[in-house]
Amino acid sequence: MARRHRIAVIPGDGIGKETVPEGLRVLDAAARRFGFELDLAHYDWSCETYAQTGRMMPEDGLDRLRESDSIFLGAVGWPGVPDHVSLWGLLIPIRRVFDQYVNLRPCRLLPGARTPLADRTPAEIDFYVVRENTEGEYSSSGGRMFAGTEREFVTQDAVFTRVGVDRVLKYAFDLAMTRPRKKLTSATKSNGITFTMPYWDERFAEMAKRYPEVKTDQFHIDILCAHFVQHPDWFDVVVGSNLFGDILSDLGPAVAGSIGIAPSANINPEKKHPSMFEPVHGSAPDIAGKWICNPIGQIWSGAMMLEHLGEKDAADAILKAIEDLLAEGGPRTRDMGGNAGTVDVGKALAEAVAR
Ligand code: GGG
Repeated sequence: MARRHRIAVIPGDGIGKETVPEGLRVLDAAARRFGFELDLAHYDWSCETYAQTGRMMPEDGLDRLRESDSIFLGAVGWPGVPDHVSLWGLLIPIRRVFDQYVNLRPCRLLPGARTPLADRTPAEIDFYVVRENTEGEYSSSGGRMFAGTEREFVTQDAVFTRVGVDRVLKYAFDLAMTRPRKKLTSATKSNGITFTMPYWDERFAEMAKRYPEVKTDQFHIDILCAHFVQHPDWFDVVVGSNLFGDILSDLGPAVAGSIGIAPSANINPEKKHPSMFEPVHGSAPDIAGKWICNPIGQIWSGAMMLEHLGEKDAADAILKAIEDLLAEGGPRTRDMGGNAGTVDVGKALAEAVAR
């Protein structure tokens, strides 16, 4: 009997509708070559759904997703629907309800990719950002009072629990242990943010005692951003809160050539719930509908999904196809200095994986 994996597919908005089909094309090629089956359940939930029904997904949406082994998502957000409404109507509930508390975002300069840092080589930009994914600054605690009056005020609490902080730090230390350099950097801001960030630092120091082999350092987020640009070679694994991790994992791929290639995995490490795989980029309304967006972030996210599902050989084959395509001057989209379309890149990668 062939191995079967149940995948919930949500293209979402904008370029998600263009990148997801290319992701599926490559996943299909991998499944044929490596002898497993993907049972796909398609969900067209998006900002259009919101416009029609007042909800980003149906009431039983999360129950439907619960039936899957993994979720393959494109992008969320479209002009006309406030960004916080679309995000909190789809992406955030999935991350929270399925306890996907790690957002793992590899950042690598691939051979053949153009980096704005012209003097950098691929060996010098190769790190992971581990982003806390269920709490922190992305909290639903807060409110607005005296709306529309001169006394109007708004608060938003950042929520850092011991369980939440410790478990993502442990994941990051464990990941650092698997890397040759065994180095972990913590993103903080404990000079200006006086309760949550010192607490993060305290838990980081406590966790470090359990990992004497891991070399650690920490930087305030502002100078850390500068170091990402000026010294990307310093980094191996970087761990940060929900907001800091989000910012760093856009900056990292930009330094490595294009946010269009950046993948991410929203992981429930205990595998009690489905994990979700999505490119780092958003729905990009400015280029949506033109079929010029880069599908590599989506396709690489598919490789991360296969690895999570135990299909390591297939995942490696997809990553190798991406590396070869860029190194050998294969079709590339505008963001990477080429003029190929989204489908050209997807087809080239699917053919390479099928070989
Ligand atoms: N690829 C998923 C997507 O649309 N991301 C856009 C975004 O703004 N995400 C916010 C987040 O990851 O917290």
